[in-house]
Amino acid sequence: MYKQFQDKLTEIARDKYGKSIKALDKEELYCVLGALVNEKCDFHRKQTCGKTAIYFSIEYLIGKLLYSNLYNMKNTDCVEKVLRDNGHSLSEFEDIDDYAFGNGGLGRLAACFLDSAASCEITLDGYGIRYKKGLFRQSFADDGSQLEEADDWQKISDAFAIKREEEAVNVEFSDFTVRAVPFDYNIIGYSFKRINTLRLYEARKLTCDESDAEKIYEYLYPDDSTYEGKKLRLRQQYFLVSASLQNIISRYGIENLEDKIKIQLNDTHPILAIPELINLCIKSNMSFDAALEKCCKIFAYTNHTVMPEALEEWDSSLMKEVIPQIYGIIEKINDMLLYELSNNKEVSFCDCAVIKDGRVKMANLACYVVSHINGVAGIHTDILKKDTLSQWYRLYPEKFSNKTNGITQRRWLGLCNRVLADFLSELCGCDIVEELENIKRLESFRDDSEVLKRLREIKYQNKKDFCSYAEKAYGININPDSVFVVQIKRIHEYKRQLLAIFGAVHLYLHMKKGEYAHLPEVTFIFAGKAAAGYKMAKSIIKYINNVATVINNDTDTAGKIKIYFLPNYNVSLAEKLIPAADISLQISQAGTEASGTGNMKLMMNGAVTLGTYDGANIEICREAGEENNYIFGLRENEVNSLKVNYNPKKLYENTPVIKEAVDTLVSGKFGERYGFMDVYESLINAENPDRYMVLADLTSFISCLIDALNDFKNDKYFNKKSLMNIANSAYFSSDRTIREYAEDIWFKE
Ligand code: 26V
Repeated sequence: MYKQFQDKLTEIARDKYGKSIKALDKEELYCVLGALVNEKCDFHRKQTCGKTAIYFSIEYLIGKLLYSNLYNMKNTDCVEKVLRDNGHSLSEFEDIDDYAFGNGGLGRLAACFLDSAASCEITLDGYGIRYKKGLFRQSFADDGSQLEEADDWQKISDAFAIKREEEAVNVEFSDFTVRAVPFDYNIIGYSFKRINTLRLYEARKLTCDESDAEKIYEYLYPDDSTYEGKKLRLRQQYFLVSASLQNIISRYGIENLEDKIKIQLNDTHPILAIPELINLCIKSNMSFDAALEKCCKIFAYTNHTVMPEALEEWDSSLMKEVIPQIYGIIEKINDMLLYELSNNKEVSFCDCAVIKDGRVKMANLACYVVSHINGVAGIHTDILKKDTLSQWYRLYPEKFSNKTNGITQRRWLGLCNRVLADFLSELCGCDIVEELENIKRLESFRDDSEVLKRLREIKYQNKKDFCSYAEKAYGININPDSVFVVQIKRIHEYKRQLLAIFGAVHLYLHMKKGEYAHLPEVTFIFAGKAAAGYKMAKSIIKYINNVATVINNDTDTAGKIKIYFLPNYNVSLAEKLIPAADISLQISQAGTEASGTGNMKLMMNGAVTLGTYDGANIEICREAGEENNYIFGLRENEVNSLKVNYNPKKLYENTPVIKEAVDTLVSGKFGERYGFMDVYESLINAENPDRYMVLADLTSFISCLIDALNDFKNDKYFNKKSLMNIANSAYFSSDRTIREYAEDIWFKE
């Protein structure tokens, strides 16, 4: 094996650059490795038999491909050895930017699905956009506020993309036509089980005067607070689906297409695929009715959120202006729906209308047409059925199913926490990454002191590794002996980072007075980006940073509590931090987090969940035992009944613990006096104050946090919980999820 790699790399280095491996610079070596990987893929590629499943997604949050590709090829050690013997190392590539074509969970899920399908020998090709600038790079100003910088990921050439100029197609808008140029990425299944393809498109102008054309792929989610931004976003969506469908039709033919492919629509963003496929069918002389019938068989839709602001709607006038032919088709679909519902007493057309009050409702368009609709965790699917999409559930109950999310254990255990994976393999008597279902065997060691001790040592080493990384990367000194309480995810009010920081503020204020002396030292670690235009989320970041500055510099509480907000959370940072976490904060308001997937990654790496009964936390408790996690706060039904008369101001006035924490927003204790008036007002005096009930859950959060910290002192007791979480994490493999999609939706006869 060694010789084979040595020879192959030498050959590619010579052909590409006329150099020896030793003489290559970093970028050249990266490209040589990419070429090697792609060549191996050509060798291992297999034909598809039967139907092909296709994933349409506006986001793919991939992270680094070099390490995961070598990992899946099972060649990491061998390649590392060849590189070392030639004066290089794989770690040289640590600082190459992630592929960050996504915002958060939805994009990362798409990446996990691709990995799982290939590893489970399921044909699943992905289509998306190759953004010139991915998700922005985050840093903090001196005053703690978020700064955004464009992500210039192509500073170093892309070693893995294969440009397919010859398969470029045109995408037509009312005012101009653009050329969609595809770039293919090999998706390598574990041990080369299967090679699938992710195809990402770039936009090219056709003539010199179409300067707008290339803007289409310039940024992921251009700021859509302006009219021009919205228009660009609509153009992106149409660009993706039109280019992809043209390619699919040229590959499979339009005749009987429904027998050859199934397309999964990842949230509302690619739903324009429905009218576009009708458009393309009509162009090949099919009737509208036949085309619509085809769509009903080809498409399935996954919903990823119940937040009303995230259920996409477009102004009819905008759509008419940008893609008039598509708008015309949507009008026709809407007419058919109206006709179909005219005699229906169960549901009213009003609730289902695709076009209403001058707006096009994308979720309604999907629900009418697709064959399958799914949510991403049990509670989420239940909420879709009873609230968000209840009218559609009444109409088409048979379309609905749940597909609880998952994560790939290859990246999120094998690659990021090798020592743990090896230890688990040893205990369970198999390659645990390959046969994750056997991880359940770990349970039989729940009272084995030696095993518990070894687990603690592995966690401790991971914490020390993280501390050295943090020192190098940020110049901070984290104490590995403290309890790591982590909240890592997008910053959003519903995820309630504010609740976490209020908990920390409470501990600090009381520790300063000499209380909580019995608790172990605690380090709160936050990471996550706020949308550039989301003011409240940005204020919350600034507040956390301001709190951190005061606490971290207070000698009274040194050795008791520290807070760090790590900048620029991305896949690579997650891979370093997750193996080091002790306590995973998953504290969204019950009923708001569709699923969460970070919760699963943390669980698989032995963190215990401190969370609300929301999203997949519920299923984590079902699998690992509620007694092995820390659940607090209002349940979903309680949230709903409290909503009616919720009075946070009264809570604030009558509960000293709440008042004490909330007042620090304006007291000047952390930053300027009245510095966080906007946050304060949103909790106390807004029209709909404390929308996510931070104050209602604060006291129970604090007492749950104290319980967990207390338990941490009892090594054996806490490690057993950690073990039980690891042992029951197999359900959260995206291999399981993808098999469910395959069986129930994609390849069902
Ligand atoms: C987007 C927006 C944008 C406008 C402001 C409000 C808002 C709220 C939520 C979203 C999320 C968009 C969809 C999404 O990323 N959903 C996430 O999907 C994950 C994978 O299924 C799931 O684990 C997360 O719970 C869910 O938030």
